[in-house]
Amino acid sequence: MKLFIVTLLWISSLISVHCQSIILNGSWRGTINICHKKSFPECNNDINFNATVPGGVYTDLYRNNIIENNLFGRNDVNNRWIGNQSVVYDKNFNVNSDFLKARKIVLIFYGIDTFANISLNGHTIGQTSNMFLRYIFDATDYIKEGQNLLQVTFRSAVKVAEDLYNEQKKNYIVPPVCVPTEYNGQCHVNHIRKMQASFSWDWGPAFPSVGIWRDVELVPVNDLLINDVTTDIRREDRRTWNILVTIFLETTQSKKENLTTISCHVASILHISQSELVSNSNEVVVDTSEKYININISLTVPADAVKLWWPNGYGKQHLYHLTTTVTTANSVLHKQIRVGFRTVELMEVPLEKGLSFYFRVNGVPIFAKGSNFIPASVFPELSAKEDTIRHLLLSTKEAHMNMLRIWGGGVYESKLFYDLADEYGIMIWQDFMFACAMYPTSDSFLKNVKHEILHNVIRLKNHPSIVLWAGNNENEAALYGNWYGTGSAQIYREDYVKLYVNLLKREVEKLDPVRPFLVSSPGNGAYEETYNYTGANPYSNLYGDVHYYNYIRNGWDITQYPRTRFCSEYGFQSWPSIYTIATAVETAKDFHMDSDFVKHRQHLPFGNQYMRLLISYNFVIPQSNDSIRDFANYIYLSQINQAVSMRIQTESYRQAKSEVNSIGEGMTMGALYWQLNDVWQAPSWSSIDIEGRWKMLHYYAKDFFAPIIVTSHLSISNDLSIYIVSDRLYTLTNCTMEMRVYNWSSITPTLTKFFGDITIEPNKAMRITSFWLSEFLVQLGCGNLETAKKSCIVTLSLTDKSGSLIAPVNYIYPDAIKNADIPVANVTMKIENYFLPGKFSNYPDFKLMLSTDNIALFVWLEVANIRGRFSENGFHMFERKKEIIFHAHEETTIELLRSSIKFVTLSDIYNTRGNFDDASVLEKIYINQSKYRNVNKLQIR
Ligand code: BMA
Repeated sequence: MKLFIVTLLWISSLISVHCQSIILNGSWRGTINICHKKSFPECNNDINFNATVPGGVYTDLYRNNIIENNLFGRNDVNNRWIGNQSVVYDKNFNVNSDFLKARKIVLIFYGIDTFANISLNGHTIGQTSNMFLRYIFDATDYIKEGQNLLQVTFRSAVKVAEDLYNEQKKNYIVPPVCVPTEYNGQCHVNHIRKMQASFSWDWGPAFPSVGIWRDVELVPVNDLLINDVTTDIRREDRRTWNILVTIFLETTQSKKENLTTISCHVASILHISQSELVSNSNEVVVDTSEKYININISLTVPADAVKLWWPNGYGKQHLYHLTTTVTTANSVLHKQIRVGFRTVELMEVPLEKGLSFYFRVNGVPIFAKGSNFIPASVFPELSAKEDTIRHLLLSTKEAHMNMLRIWGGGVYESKLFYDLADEYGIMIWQDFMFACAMYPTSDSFLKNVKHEILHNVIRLKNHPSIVLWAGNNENEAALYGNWYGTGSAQIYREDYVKLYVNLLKREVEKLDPVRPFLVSSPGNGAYEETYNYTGANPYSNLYGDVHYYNYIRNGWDITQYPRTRFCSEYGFQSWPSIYTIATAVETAKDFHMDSDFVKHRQHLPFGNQYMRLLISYNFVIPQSNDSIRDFANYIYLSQINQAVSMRIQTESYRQAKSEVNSIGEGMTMGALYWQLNDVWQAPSWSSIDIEGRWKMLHYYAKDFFAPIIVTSHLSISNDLSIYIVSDRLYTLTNCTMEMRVYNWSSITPTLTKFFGDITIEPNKAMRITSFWLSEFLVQLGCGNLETAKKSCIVTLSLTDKSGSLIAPVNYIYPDAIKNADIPVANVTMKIENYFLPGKFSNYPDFKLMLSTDNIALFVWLEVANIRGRFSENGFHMFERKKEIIFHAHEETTIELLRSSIKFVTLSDIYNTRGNFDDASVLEKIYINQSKYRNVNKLQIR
């Protein structure tokens, strides 16, 4: 073990994995049989198309003008025939004699979706059956000098799933047999190891794709191949960290030579700074009769030599490179990874009742604030698009989130995703890819899953951002709640334990002894072991995590929300921006509350009815004879209702951070709402739509996840409590909370009440006062007890001793807004100037000045065709003037902004000013038809 002080030359070769490997990405040729396409009468056609790797059949066929834009109109259904086809991808490539000198040549597929036969120059070299695996095939015997032909023949995943289901059915059915009809989906996805949501979900369409969705690489191997390098980083004691490096080697057995051992020198170096490193090495003799060999190297790192990795909001995200070199007589192999130093514990310690459930990072209890991540695209090959992932993760960070849950119906995300999570301090709750279903436990299925666990844990465990592995999404809940008619049949409980406990839990704990493992979400955490993981209600508020959804009760009613230890899913739907919807509609008629489009895009059974009901608790839904205007107003109300409901719900969880109620519930330490992102233009629970636009919810998240909030709790009996919640790790003294009461008719407050000399304790929620709301309102000038709640609105603000605001201004709506006499506000906007570069990018920021003559509610700004976002949005104006910044995310001009910016306030939708002008929507539809729709040439024939 050495701690060096040296000047390090950054040698680029340190970064390369396989020196002379050939990347086989890029152009391939595809072949698909189009017989099953309804619009083709004759059935004789194999057609060729230009394919791309990484890619997939749906995106390829669209790019080749063979099908229309997949996300347009009803094309999820129109293009479904593709999912029933076999597809061939092939590529010619050249190798020279030098390349062939290597003792062995392997072909690595980093992601194949899903059932494929791989052949090289006409000889089968392997088969695949799991989209989440990396496959390494031996190509040595069939590769030749000059041109080679690589062929990947895919079977339809839809058909394989059906075959497997039919096979399984002979024994017993593993449900659900299919998704609800509203999804327009495909059946039996639980029988195959493919992105479960690719057969449809309640927020997404079915695109049962095939394709080579990650890189392909041809690697010459002389004697050894470094498959992976992992680290287990432990805090040994106050003064030291230990890094256990594991090098996963694959040996090559030469037919020509009688080689039985290889001597190698293995070294790992942790680069602390340009001049400082820690290293250790080993001389190892590898026995080549073993195909796979693991070598360990231990590094001891002085604690004061490295800085800690912290979640967003708690400190910086220090990361270090670690290089491993394996040197043999014939080769020098390198592999570089990046690591961070932090401890993570899932604290499940006895409380008065039940167990706590929270993450402690570097010894600090962290309230997990964030959301659930679904794949960034329904086409898996697009799920690692850098601009999309960067935008989503930066938006996460900006909204003060510190955790994302990678939900179990999607994919294990790309390296890029976890690298950015490491850099932004976003802790990752990593589900394994099992969701909302029972799963088979045949030997072949379990074997397949075992490989999947091995590969993905090894691939991902170096990322400091990952703080938890979790076995499945809602499968225990489905079993307990008899969602799929499994009743009391013992077989499903046995299968459940076999898969998630005996296999997943055991394997993951072996592979990653440092991180916590949770069997299911929602679940009762460590308590589950006492009843062998099934049979008790997994939604208990006294243990583990809870998912909470209620589409019947008013989302603004804070009393409905559970006092749970940790809420890992909760949400309400809204519609995305009308500009986003405009990229998918066929005609202006689709912009109608009852249009086929609106019905087609809503997958949640009764979803449109629920949304209308929830909105109508708080707002009158305007109706006119202009259906586009009505639809635009409805979208706006759906976003307000979602944003406020989620604010109130999230604040309820944050308020419960430090207290338990009379039955022991509370001490809530996590709020991850459902869902961050979208995969198509449809109503969903997301806070960011498919075009990357922030819905009103995302702007609100930035406030309700702020490090310090001031928030209210209105009980059924009308008692109002005010809480201050702080995630800061320091005390703040001499703070003042101010409650201003406004009569709806006036922009000047009636009276203000101050609560002074408040000490805000670190990392705590404090109830600072409670009183009867109606009486308080009367005292502060809101008329009599009868009418007070209807007449006024209350603002809450919190300042420190210097008078600066330390929390976002918050609001109390004493009664439903529909019952209040909302003032008509005349708001005007001026774009004052712009400056370069913007605060968040190299693109310009624009300063907007808004003026109002009255209280203006839910002021909502939108820009049709410039990507970007506002410093605030969906806000109330209690001041006559307000400055807002528009941060452009692309090159633009002030003229373009002027012509495409729009805003609306709540009173507008009930008064003369329209929310939306038809011309701009129609223009967008026109653009779609020419640009997005991409009329199918074959179909026209
Ligand atoms: C939860 C999730 C998803 C679903 C969401 C909304 O159950 O796990 O399966 O999309 O609710 O219904």
